[in-house]
Amino acid sequence: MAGAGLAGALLATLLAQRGWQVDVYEKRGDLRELGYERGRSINLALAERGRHALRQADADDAVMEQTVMMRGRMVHFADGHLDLQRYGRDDSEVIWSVHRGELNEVLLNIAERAGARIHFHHRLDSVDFDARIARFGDDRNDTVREIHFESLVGADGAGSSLRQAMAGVCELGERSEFLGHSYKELEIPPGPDGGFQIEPNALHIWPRGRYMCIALPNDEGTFTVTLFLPNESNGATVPGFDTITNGEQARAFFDRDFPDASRLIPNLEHDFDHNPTGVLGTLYLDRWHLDDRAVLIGDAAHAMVPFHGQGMNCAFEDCVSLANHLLQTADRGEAFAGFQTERLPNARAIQQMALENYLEMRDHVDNDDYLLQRELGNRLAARHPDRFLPRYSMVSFTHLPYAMALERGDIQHALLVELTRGRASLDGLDWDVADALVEARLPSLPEEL
Ligand code: E0Q
Repeated sequence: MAGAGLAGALLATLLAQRGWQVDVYEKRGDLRELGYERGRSINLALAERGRHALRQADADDAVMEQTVMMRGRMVHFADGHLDLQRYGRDDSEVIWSVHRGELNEVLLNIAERAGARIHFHHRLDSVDFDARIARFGDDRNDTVREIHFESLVGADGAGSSLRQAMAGVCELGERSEFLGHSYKELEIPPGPDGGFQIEPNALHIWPRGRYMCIALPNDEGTFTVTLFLPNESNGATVPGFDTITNGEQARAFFDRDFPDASRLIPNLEHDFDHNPTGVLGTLYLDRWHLDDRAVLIGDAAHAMVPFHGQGMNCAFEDCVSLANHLLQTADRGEAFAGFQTERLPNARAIQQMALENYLEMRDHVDNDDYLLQRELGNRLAARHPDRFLPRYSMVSFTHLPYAMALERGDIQHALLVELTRGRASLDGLDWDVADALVEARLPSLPEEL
Protein backbone atom coordinates (compact mmCIF):
# COMPACT_ATOMS: atom_id res chain seq x y z
CA MET A 1 0.00 0.00 0.00
CA ALA A 2 1.23 3.52 -0.79
CA GLY A 3 0.46 6.31 1.69
CA ALA A 4 0.07 6.30 5.48
CA GLY A 5 -2.31 9.24 5.65
CA LEU A 6 -5.86 8.98 6.90
CA ALA A 7 -7.23 6.50 4.36
CA GLY A 8 -4.03 4.42 4.23
CA ALA A 9 -3.93 4.01 8.00
CA LEU A 10 -7.62 3.10 8.23
CA LEU A 11 -7.55 0.58 5.38
CA ALA A 12 -4.38 -0.99 6.80
CA THR A 13 -6.17 -1.38 10.14
CA LEU A 14 -9.31 -2.93 8.64
CA LEU A 15 -7.27 -5.48 6.65
CA ALA A 16 -4.74 -6.27 9.39
CA GLN A 17 -7.52 -6.81 11.93
CA ARG A 18 -8.97 -9.41 9.56
CA GLY A 19 -5.73 -11.33 9.36
CA TRP A 20 -4.11 -9.86 6.27
CA GLN A 21 -0.45 -9.04 6.02
CA VAL A 22 -0.26 -5.34 5.21
CA ASP A 23 2.81 -3.25 4.39
CA VAL A 24 2.32 0.49 4.05
CA TYR A 25 4.97 2.67 2.36
CA GLU A 26 4.95 6.36 3.25
CA LYS A 27 7.22 8.95 1.61
CA ARG A 28 7.40 11.22 4.65
CA GLY A 29 8.90 10.45 8.04
CA ASP A 30 6.84 9.33 11.03
CA LEU A 31 4.69 12.31 12.05
CA ARG A 32 4.57 10.89 15.59
CA GLU A 33 8.29 11.72 15.88
CA LEU A 34 8.67 14.65 13.51
CA GLY A 35 5.43 16.49 14.21
CA TYR A 36 2.87 17.40 11.62
CA GLU A 37 4.20 18.97 8.43
CA ARG A 38 2.27 21.96 7.21
CA GLY A 39 0.82 21.79 3.76
CA ARG A 40 -2.51 20.03 3.79
CA SER A 41 -5.46 21.64 5.53
CA ILE A 42 -5.14 21.43 9.29
CA ASN A 43 -8.55 20.50 10.53
CA LEU A 44 -11.30 18.41 9.17
CA ALA A 45 -14.97 17.82 9.81
CA LEU A 46 -15.76 14.28 10.89
CA ALA A 47 -19.37 13.27 10.20
CA GLU A 48 -21.46 10.13 10.65
CA ARG A 49 -20.12 8.36 7.56
CA GLY A 50 -16.57 8.73 8.80
CA ARG A 51 -17.48 7.65 12.32
CA HIS A 52 -19.35 4.62 10.96
CA ALA A 53 -16.18 3.55 9.15
CA LEU A 54 -14.03 4.21 12.23
CA ARG A 55 -16.36 2.00 14.31
CA GLN A 56 -15.68 -0.94 11.95
CA ALA A 57 -12.03 -0.60 12.97
CA ASP A 58 -12.79 0.02 16.69
CA ALA A 59 -11.16 3.42 16.27
CA ASP A 60 -14.10 5.72 16.96
CA ASP A 61 -13.60 6.14 20.73
CA ALA A 62 -9.91 7.03 20.46
CA VAL A 63 -10.59 9.51 17.66
CA MET A 64 -13.52 11.16 19.45
CA GLU A 65 -11.22 12.11 22.35
CA GLN A 66 -9.50 14.52 19.95
CA THR A 67 -12.61 16.26 18.60
CA VAL A 68 -14.65 19.40 19.22
CA MET A 69 -18.39 19.33 18.56
CA MET A 70 -19.82 21.66 15.92
CA ARG A 71 -23.58 22.12 16.28
CA GLY A 72 -24.04 24.31 13.24
CA ARG A 73 -22.64 27.11 11.22
CA MET A 74 -22.28 30.46 12.92
CA VAL A 75 -22.87 32.98 10.16
CA HIS A 76 -21.05 36.31 10.60
CA PHE A 77 -23.07 38.75 8.46
CA ALA A 78 -21.49 41.77 6.77
CA ASP A 79 -23.35 44.12 9.17
CA GLY A 80 -21.70 42.36 12.13
CA HIS A 81 -24.62 40.35 13.50
CA LEU A 82 -24.35 36.60 14.11
CA ASP A 83 -26.74 33.72 13.54
CA LEU A 84 -26.29 30.04 14.44
CA GLN A 85 -27.80 27.80 11.74
CA ARG A 86 -28.09 24.40 13.35
CA TYR A 87 -26.97 21.45 11.24
CA GLY A 88 -29.45 18.97 12.71
CA ARG A 89 -32.49 18.59 14.93
CA ASP A 90 -30.52 18.39 18.19
CA ASP A 91 -27.09 17.47 19.57
CA SER A 92 -27.38 13.96 18.15
CA GLU A 93 -27.01 15.55 14.70
CA VAL A 94 -23.70 17.41 14.78
CA ILE A 95 -20.28 17.17 13.15
CA TRP A 96 -16.85 17.09 14.79
CA SER A 97 -13.75 19.17 14.20
CA VAL A 98 -10.54 17.14 14.39
CA HIS A 99 -6.91 18.04 13.82
CA ARG A 100 -5.44 16.16 10.85
CA GLY A 101 -2.12 15.49 12.57
CA GLU A 102 -3.65 14.18 15.80
CA LEU A 103 -6.12 12.01 13.89
CA ASN A 104 -3.34 10.56 11.74
CA GLU A 105 -1.32 9.71 14.86
CA VAL A 106 -4.22 7.88 16.47
CA LEU A 107 -4.85 5.91 13.27
CA LEU A 108 -1.17 4.99 12.82
CA ASN A 109 -1.04 3.66 16.38
CA ILE A 110 -4.17 1.58 15.83
CA ALA A 111 -2.88 0.25 12.49
CA GLU A 112 0.41 -0.86 14.03
CA ARG A 113 -1.37 -2.40 17.01
CA ALA A 114 -3.50 -4.39 14.55
CA GLY A 115 -0.29 -5.76 12.98
CA ALA A 116 0.19 -3.53 9.92
CA ARG A 117 3.82 -2.65 9.14
CA ILE A 118 4.45 0.96 8.24
CA HIS A 119 7.63 1.86 6.38
CA PHE A 120 8.41 5.58 6.51
CA HIS A 121 10.74 7.41 4.11
CA HIS A 122 9.58 5.22 1.21
CA ARG A 123 8.68 7.35 -1.79
CA LEU A 124 7.11 5.39 -4.66
CA ASP A 125 9.31 6.08 -7.70
CA SER A 126 8.25 3.56 -10.31
CA VAL A 127 6.35 0.33 -10.78
CA ASP A 128 7.05 -2.60 -13.10
CA PHE A 129 3.53 -3.95 -13.32
CA ASP A 130 4.54 -7.01 -15.39
CA ALA A 131 7.17 -8.16 -12.90
CA ARG A 132 5.05 -6.87 -9.97
CA ILE A 133 7.93 -4.91 -8.54
CA ALA A 134 7.64 -1.46 -6.94
CA ARG A 135 10.67 0.78 -6.43
CA PHE A 136 10.82 3.10 -3.44
CA GLY A 137 13.35 5.90 -2.86
CA ASP A 138 14.35 7.54 0.41
CA ASP A 139 14.23 11.36 0.49
CA ARG A 140 17.13 11.44 2.99
CA ASN A 141 19.65 9.64 0.74
CA ASP A 142 19.88 8.00 -2.68
CA THR A 143 18.98 4.47 -1.72
CA VAL A 144 16.31 2.59 -3.67
CA ARG A 145 14.44 -0.52 -2.52
CA GLU A 146 12.69 -2.94 -4.83
CA ILE A 147 9.69 -4.68 -3.39
CA HIS A 148 7.72 -7.51 -4.91
CA PHE A 149 3.94 -7.16 -4.56
CA GLU A 150 0.78 -9.09 -5.29
CA SER A 151 -1.40 -5.96 -5.44
CA LEU A 152 -0.83 -2.27 -4.74
CA VAL A 153 -3.30 0.10 -3.13
CA GLY A 154 -2.83 3.83 -3.74
CA ALA A 155 -3.88 5.85 -0.72
CA ASP A 156 -1.31 8.48 -1.64
CA GLY A 157 -3.52 11.50 -2.10
CA ALA A 158 -4.44 13.91 -4.88
CA GLY A 159 -0.88 13.92 -6.27
CA SER A 160 -0.74 10.10 -6.24
CA SER A 161 2.47 8.52 -7.53
CA LEU A 162 0.74 5.19 -7.99
CA ARG A 163 -1.87 6.84 -10.21
CA GLN A 164 0.89 8.31 -12.33
CA ALA A 165 2.53 4.89 -12.66
CA MET A 166 -0.80 3.26 -13.61
CA ALA A 167 -1.45 5.98 -16.20
CA GLY A 168 1.80 4.92 -17.89
CA VAL A 169 0.36 1.48 -18.71
CA CYS A 170 -3.38 2.10 -19.11
CA GLU A 171 -5.86 4.87 -19.88
CA LEU A 172 -7.48 6.08 -16.63
CA GLY A 173 -9.57 8.85 -18.22
CA GLU A 174 -8.01 11.35 -15.83
CA ARG A 175 -9.03 15.02 -15.81
CA SER A 176 -8.80 17.80 -13.26
CA GLU A 177 -11.02 20.83 -13.01
CA PHE A 178 -9.59 23.70 -11.04
CA LEU A 179 -11.99 25.96 -9.23
CA GLY A 180 -10.08 29.18 -9.92
CA HIS A 181 -10.17 29.94 -6.20
CA SER A 182 -7.46 29.16 -3.65
CA TYR A 183 -7.13 29.22 0.13
CA LYS A 184 -4.85 30.44 2.90
CA GLU A 185 -4.83 29.23 6.52
CA LEU A 186 -4.50 31.59 9.50
CA GLU A 187 -4.93 31.16 13.27
CA ILE A 188 -6.99 32.58 16.12
CA PRO A 189 -5.01 31.85 19.30
CA PRO A 190 -6.58 31.20 22.73
CA GLY A 191 -7.64 34.22 24.79
CA PRO A 192 -5.65 35.57 27.78
CA ASP A 193 -7.42 33.01 30.02
CA GLY A 194 -6.43 30.18 27.67
CA GLY A 195 -9.99 29.66 26.42
CA PHE A 196 -11.73 29.94 23.05
CA GLN A 197 -12.23 33.54 21.90
CA ILE A 198 -15.43 32.83 19.92
CA GLU A 199 -18.14 30.17 20.25
CA PRO A 200 -16.23 26.85 20.27
CA ASN A 201 -19.04 24.53 19.22
CA ALA A 202 -19.62 25.88 15.73
CA LEU A 203 -18.14 26.17 12.28
CA HIS A 204 -17.80 29.93 11.82
CA ILE A 205 -18.40 31.36 8.40
CA TRP A 206 -18.09 34.87 7.00
CA PRO A 207 -19.92 34.75 3.63
CA ARG A 208 -19.17 37.71 1.36
CA GLY A 209 -20.61 36.79 -2.04
CA ARG A 210 -17.63 35.93 -4.25
CA TYR A 211 -15.37 34.94 -1.36
CA MET A 212 -15.53 33.89 2.28
CA CYS A 213 -13.71 32.98 5.47
CA ILE A 214 -14.37 30.04 7.78
CA ALA A 215 -12.99 29.00 11.20
CA LEU A 216 -12.93 25.55 12.79
CA PRO A 217 -12.17 24.96 16.49
CA ASN A 218 -9.18 22.96 17.72
CA ASP A 219 -9.15 21.20 21.11
CA GLU A 220 -6.45 23.48 22.57
CA GLY A 221 -8.54 26.66 22.36
CA THR A 222 -7.41 27.84 18.94
CA PHE A 223 -9.28 28.17 15.65
CA THR A 224 -7.91 27.51 12.21
CA VAL A 225 -9.19 30.24 9.90
CA THR A 226 -9.33 29.62 6.16
CA LEU A 227 -9.70 32.43 3.64
CA PHE A 228 -11.18 31.31 0.28
CA LEU A 229 -10.60 33.84 -2.49
CA PRO A 230 -10.60 33.90 -6.32
CA ASN A 231 -7.18 33.67 -7.94
CA GLU A 232 -7.98 36.74 -10.00
CA SER A 233 -9.66 39.90 -8.76
CA ASN A 234 -12.64 41.35 -10.57
CA GLY A 235 -12.77 45.13 -10.66
CA ALA A 236 -12.68 47.11 -7.47
CA THR A 237 -15.22 45.03 -5.53
CA VAL A 238 -14.00 41.43 -5.74
CA PRO A 239 -10.44 41.00 -4.51
CA GLY A 240 -8.21 38.06 -5.52
CA PHE A 241 -4.89 36.46 -4.66
CA ASP A 242 -3.45 38.57 -7.49
CA THR A 243 -4.22 41.84 -5.65
CA ILE A 244 -3.85 40.61 -2.06
CA THR A 245 -0.32 39.34 -2.28
CA ASN A 246 1.23 40.05 1.10
CA GLY A 247 0.43 40.17 4.79
CA GLU A 248 0.04 43.91 4.93
CA GLN A 249 -2.55 43.93 2.12
CA ALA A 250 -4.28 40.97 3.73
CA ARG A 251 -4.60 42.86 7.02
CA ALA A 252 -6.19 45.86 5.32
CA PHE A 253 -8.60 43.53 3.49
CA PHE A 254 -9.55 41.73 6.73
CA ASP A 255 -10.02 45.06 8.55
CA ARG A 256 -12.47 46.08 5.84
CA ASP A 257 -14.39 42.82 5.21
CA PHE A 258 -13.90 40.65 8.32
CA PRO A 259 -13.21 43.19 11.11
CA ASP A 260 -14.38 40.94 13.97
CA ALA A 261 -12.06 38.17 12.77
CA SER A 262 -9.17 40.51 12.03
CA ARG A 263 -9.02 41.63 15.69
CA LEU A 264 -8.56 37.98 16.76
CA ILE A 265 -5.71 37.08 14.37
CA PRO A 266 -2.57 38.75 15.78
CA ASN A 267 -0.16 36.96 13.42
CA LEU A 268 -2.18 37.51 10.26
CA GLU A 269 0.61 39.31 8.37
CA HIS A 270 3.21 36.67 9.23
CA ASP A 271 0.94 33.67 8.58
CA PHE A 272 -0.28 35.10 5.27
CA ASP A 273 3.32 35.58 4.11
CA HIS A 274 4.61 32.20 5.28
CA ASN A 275 1.76 29.70 4.89
CA PRO A 276 1.38 28.11 1.47
CA THR A 277 -1.59 29.05 -0.74
CA GLY A 278 -3.63 25.92 -1.41
CA VAL A 279 -5.29 25.27 -4.76
CA LEU A 280 -8.75 23.75 -5.07
CA GLY A 281 -10.04 21.37 -7.69
CA THR A 282 -11.84 18.16 -8.54
CA LEU A 283 -10.12 15.07 -9.95
CA TYR A 284 -12.16 12.70 -12.09
CA LEU A 285 -11.04 9.25 -13.29
CA ASP A 286 -13.01 6.72 -15.33
CA ARG A 287 -11.02 3.81 -13.89
CA TRP A 288 -9.67 3.29 -10.42
CA HIS A 289 -7.93 -0.06 -10.91
CA LEU A 290 -5.52 -1.95 -13.14
CA ASP A 291 -7.02 -5.48 -13.16
CA ASP A 292 -5.83 -7.26 -9.99
CA ARG A 293 -2.57 -5.33 -9.70
CA ALA A 294 -3.44 -1.87 -8.45
CA VAL A 295 -6.35 0.16 -7.11
CA LEU A 296 -6.78 3.77 -5.96
CA ILE A 297 -8.82 5.07 -3.01
CA GLY A 298 -9.64 8.44 -1.42
CA ASP A 299 -8.14 11.60 -2.93
CA ALA A 300 -5.90 9.55 -5.26
CA ALA A 301 -9.09 8.40 -7.01
CA HIS A 302 -11.45 11.34 -6.59
CA ALA A 303 -10.06 14.49 -4.92
CA MET A 304 -12.80 17.08 -4.35
CA VAL A 305 -13.25 20.66 -3.19
CA PRO A 306 -13.61 20.91 0.61
CA PHE A 307 -16.94 22.73 0.92
CA HIS A 308 -19.03 19.88 2.22
CA GLY A 309 -16.38 18.64 4.64
CA GLN A 310 -16.74 15.14 3.15
CA GLY A 311 -13.37 14.30 1.56
CA MET A 312 -12.14 12.29 4.54
CA ASN A 313 -15.58 10.85 5.28
CA CYS A 314 -15.85 9.63 1.69
CA ALA A 315 -12.31 8.18 1.78
CA PHE A 316 -13.16 6.29 4.98
CA GLU A 317 -16.25 4.83 3.30
CA ASP A 318 -13.97 3.74 0.44
CA CYS A 319 -11.80 1.86 2.96
CA VAL A 320 -14.74 -0.10 4.37
CA SER A 321 -16.06 -0.85 0.90
CA LEU A 322 -12.70 -2.04 -0.45
CA ALA A 323 -12.02 -4.15 2.65
CA ASN A 324 -15.44 -5.78 2.32
CA HIS A 325 -14.97 -6.55 -1.37
CA LEU A 326 -11.54 -8.05 -0.66
CA LEU A 327 -12.96 -10.24 2.09
CA GLN A 328 -15.88 -11.42 -0.04
CA THR A 329 -13.80 -12.86 -2.88
CA ALA A 330 -10.31 -14.28 -3.28
CA ASP A 331 -10.20 -12.83 -6.82
CA ARG A 332 -8.48 -9.44 -6.43
CA GLY A 333 -9.48 -8.21 -9.88
CA GLU A 334 -13.11 -8.95 -9.12
CA ALA A 335 -12.86 -7.24 -5.73
CA PHE A 336 -11.30 -4.09 -7.24
CA ALA A 337 -13.92 -3.98 -10.01
CA GLY A 338 -16.73 -4.44 -7.49
CA PHE A 339 -15.30 -1.66 -5.33
CA GLN A 340 -15.15 0.71 -8.31
CA THR A 341 -18.69 -0.12 -9.42
CA GLU A 342 -20.02 0.56 -5.94
CA ARG A 343 -18.05 3.70 -5.15
CA LEU A 344 -17.44 5.63 -8.39
CA PRO A 345 -21.02 6.92 -8.83
CA ASN A 346 -21.06 7.94 -5.19
CA ALA A 347 -17.73 9.75 -5.44
CA ARG A 348 -19.06 11.66 -8.46
CA ALA A 349 -22.16 12.63 -6.48
CA ILE A 350 -20.29 14.03 -3.47
CA GLN A 351 -17.82 15.82 -5.77
CA GLN A 352 -20.78 17.62 -7.35
CA MET A 353 -22.47 18.38 -4.01
CA ALA A 354 -19.18 19.75 -2.64
CA LEU A 355 -18.95 22.16 -5.58
CA GLU A 356 -22.57 23.21 -5.12
CA ASN A 357 -21.96 23.85 -1.44
CA TYR A 358 -19.34 26.48 -2.28
CA LEU A 359 -21.96 28.64 -3.98
CA GLU A 360 -24.38 27.92 -1.17
CA MET A 361 -21.88 28.92 1.53
CA ARG A 362 -20.32 32.01 0.08
CA ASP A 363 -23.41 33.41 -1.62
CA HIS A 364 -26.65 31.99 -0.22
CA VAL A 365 -26.57 31.34 3.52
CA ASP A 366 -27.21 35.02 4.21
CA ASN A 367 -29.90 35.37 1.52
CA ASP A 368 -33.67 35.62 2.23
CA ASP A 369 -34.91 33.15 -0.43
CA TYR A 370 -32.42 30.59 0.82
CA LEU A 371 -33.49 31.11 4.44
CA LEU A 372 -37.17 30.71 3.55
CA GLN A 373 -36.49 27.52 1.58
CA ARG A 374 -34.50 26.23 4.51
CA GLU A 375 -37.34 27.00 6.93
CA LEU A 376 -39.85 25.20 4.70
CA GLY A 377 -37.45 22.26 4.30
CA ASN A 378 -37.24 21.91 8.07
CA ARG A 379 -41.03 22.08 8.40
CA LEU A 380 -41.57 19.45 5.70
CA ALA A 381 -38.92 17.25 7.31
CA ALA A 382 -40.81 17.45 10.62
CA ARG A 383 -44.11 16.58 8.89
CA HIS A 384 -42.62 13.74 6.79
CA PRO A 385 -39.62 12.32 8.66
CA ASP A 386 -39.88 9.12 6.59
CA ARG A 387 -39.66 10.97 3.26
CA PHE A 388 -38.17 14.45 3.48
CA LEU A 389 -34.65 14.78 4.88
CA PRO A 390 -32.62 17.93 4.10
CA ARG A 391 -29.78 17.05 1.71
CA TYR A 392 -27.22 18.27 4.23
CA SER A 393 -28.62 15.75 6.74
CA MET A 394 -28.58 12.87 4.25
CA VAL A 395 -24.92 13.61 3.53
CA SER A 396 -23.76 14.34 7.07
CA PHE A 397 -25.94 12.24 9.40
CA THR A 398 -26.80 9.09 7.44
CA HIS A 399 -25.09 6.35 5.42
CA LEU A 400 -27.42 6.68 2.43
CA PRO A 401 -25.27 6.42 -0.69
CA TYR A 402 -24.19 9.88 -1.84
CA ALA A 403 -25.79 9.30 -5.26
CA MET A 404 -29.16 8.79 -3.56
CA ALA A 405 -28.70 11.92 -1.43
CA LEU A 406 -28.00 13.90 -4.62
CA GLU A 407 -31.03 12.51 -6.46
CA ARG A 408 -33.48 13.03 -3.59
CA GLY A 409 -31.97 16.44 -2.85
CA ASP A 410 -32.73 17.61 -6.39
CA ILE A 411 -36.39 16.56 -6.07
CA GLN A 412 -36.65 18.31 -2.70
CA HIS A 413 -35.00 21.48 -3.93
CA ALA A 414 -37.38 21.78 -6.91
CA LEU A 415 -40.27 21.36 -4.50
CA LEU A 416 -39.02 24.08 -2.15
CA VAL A 417 -38.47 26.51 -5.01
CA GLU A 418 -41.97 25.80 -6.33
CA LEU A 419 -43.68 26.24 -2.95
CA THR A 420 -41.84 29.41 -1.89
CA ARG A 421 -41.85 31.22 -5.26
CA GLY A 422 -43.06 34.81 -4.80
CA ARG A 423 -43.40 34.48 -1.01
CA ALA A 424 -41.70 36.39 1.79
CA SER A 425 -42.89 34.00 4.52
CA LEU A 426 -44.70 30.68 4.97
CA ASP A 427 -47.92 32.43 6.08
CA GLY A 428 -50.87 31.26 4.01
CA LEU A 429 -49.05 28.29 2.49
CA ASP A 430 -51.44 25.45 1.61
CA TRP A 431 -50.00 22.60 3.67
CA ASP A 432 -52.35 20.02 2.10
CA VAL A 433 -50.84 20.81 -1.31
CA ALA A 434 -47.32 20.67 0.13
CA ASP A 435 -47.97 17.31 1.85
CA ALA A 436 -49.45 15.83 -1.32
CA LEU A 437 -46.41 16.90 -3.35
CA VAL A 438 -44.01 15.34 -0.85
CA GLU A 439 -45.93 12.06 -0.93
CA ALA A 440 -46.14 12.02 -4.72
CA ARG A 441 -42.50 12.80 -5.44
CA LEU A 442 -40.48 11.31 -2.60
CA PRO A 443 -40.63 7.56 -1.96
CA SER A 444 -40.22 6.48 1.69
CA LEU A 445 -36.64 6.35 2.87
CA PRO A 446 -35.17 2.98 3.84
CA GLU A 447 -35.69 2.17 7.56
CA GLU A 448 -31.94 1.86 8.12
CA LEU A 449 -30.23 5.10 7.24
C1 E0Q B 1 -19.48 21.28 6.83
C2 E0Q B 1 -18.26 20.84 7.47
C3 E0Q B 1 -14.18 23.90 4.26
C4 E0Q B 1 -15.55 23.55 4.75
C5 E0Q B 1 -15.74 22.37 5.43
C6 E0Q B 1 -17.00 22.03 5.88
C7 E0Q B 1 -18.13 22.81 5.58
C8 E0Q B 1 -17.93 24.05 4.95
C9 E0Q B 1 -19.02 25.04 4.70
C10 E0Q B 1 -16.64 24.40 4.52
C11 E0Q B 1 -20.54 22.52 5.11
C12 E0Q B 1 -21.63 23.33 5.70
N1 E0Q B 1 -19.39 22.28 5.91
O1 E0Q B 1 -21.47 23.96 6.74
O2 E0Q B 1 -22.68 23.28 5.04
O3 E0Q B 1 -20.55 20.78 7.15
O4 E0Q B 1 -17.15 20.92 6.63
CL1 E0Q B 1 -16.40 25.88 3.73
